[in-house]
Amino acid sequence: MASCAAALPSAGPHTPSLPSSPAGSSAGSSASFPDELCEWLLATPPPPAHAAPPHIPADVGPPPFAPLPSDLAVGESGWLPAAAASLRHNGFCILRHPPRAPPRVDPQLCAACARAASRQLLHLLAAARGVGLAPRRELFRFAEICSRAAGGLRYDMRLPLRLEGAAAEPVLARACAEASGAEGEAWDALHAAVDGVARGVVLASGLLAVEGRGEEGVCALDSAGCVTSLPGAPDQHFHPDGTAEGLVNAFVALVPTTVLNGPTELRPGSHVWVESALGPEPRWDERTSTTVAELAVGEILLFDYRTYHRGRANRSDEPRPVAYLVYARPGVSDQHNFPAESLLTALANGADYSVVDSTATD
Ligand SMILES: O=C(O)CCC(=O)C(=O)O
Ligand SMILES: [Fe+2]
Repeated sequence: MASCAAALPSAGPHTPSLPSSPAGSSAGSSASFPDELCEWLLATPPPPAHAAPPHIPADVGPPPFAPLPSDLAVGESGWLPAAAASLRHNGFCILRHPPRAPPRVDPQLCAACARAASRQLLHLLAAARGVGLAPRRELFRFAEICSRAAGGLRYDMRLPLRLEGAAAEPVLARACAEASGAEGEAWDALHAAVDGVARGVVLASGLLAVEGRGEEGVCALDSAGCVTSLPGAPDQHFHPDGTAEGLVNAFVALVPTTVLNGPTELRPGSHVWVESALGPEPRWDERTSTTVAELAVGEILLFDYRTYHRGRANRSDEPRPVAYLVYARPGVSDQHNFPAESLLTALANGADYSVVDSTATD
């Protein structure tokens, strides 16, 4: 006799009703199927075959973007051309401390700048309260400081702190003196150290080249500043810092930047725009993994302004300051991230500025 078990159709909408099995029979065991059931099964036509699934062609789009190695130890053989190639191809590169030599950007200098950034941020948040803002909850943009999202708890400050027109006001005059004294010297030293590592890579990438001025180009410093995320800052949205070609950001970690306090995350290759069915869009597909740039103090992340990136959430109890320098091709400048309107000048013109209060929660 044919094996009933092999012939059993799976239950489904087309399965005819079975004859009732005798009481006490152990359903499910082929050995105990009564003969009538086997005969019924063999006589019953099989359920109609399902229509063949539609043919889904394999992915017909372009192959996924293939990133180049982006993590380079400064001073290792071949690090500079490899870093430049990654900056050009991936839109970013990470410059690690030399493995067998002292860090090129001194961690103690970074610690001094972290303290200066924290003091300056407290001053500026108090100043924002002085003009009637709730800086932890509201979006605001001034020449000295911007919050990029309401409730984002992430602040971008320009360095050095510019206080033109504000120096007549005593509290601001003091802030000015602090910012331009020892703190100013620390920032200058930090910028010189970062520049000593980053400039060669930016030039070798050719990203700032201008026709007729050599392959590497010339780079000027466009601006400098510090982005601090406070504890509780949420993930940012992926964004480019601009769409113009010829601007490169150099981030330097002032504290260890880890998945706990929120590193910068980047989409490799997204600085280049490609044609899609919906029109031009940044090159990106979900098959390419992002790069999460965890950095030791003094390590540098270089990225093209056009590369999509975001700051991750700060889940630690401490602020996470990252200082930056922006390199620009001659004739190119970031004119959009900071407006001309000065917060400190508004204060000097009579707004109410109370003494810095680090416990304020608004
Ligand atoms: O905080 C970060 O890591 C990135 C910040 C950033 O991309 C921005 O504010 O534009
Ligand atoms: Fe950004």
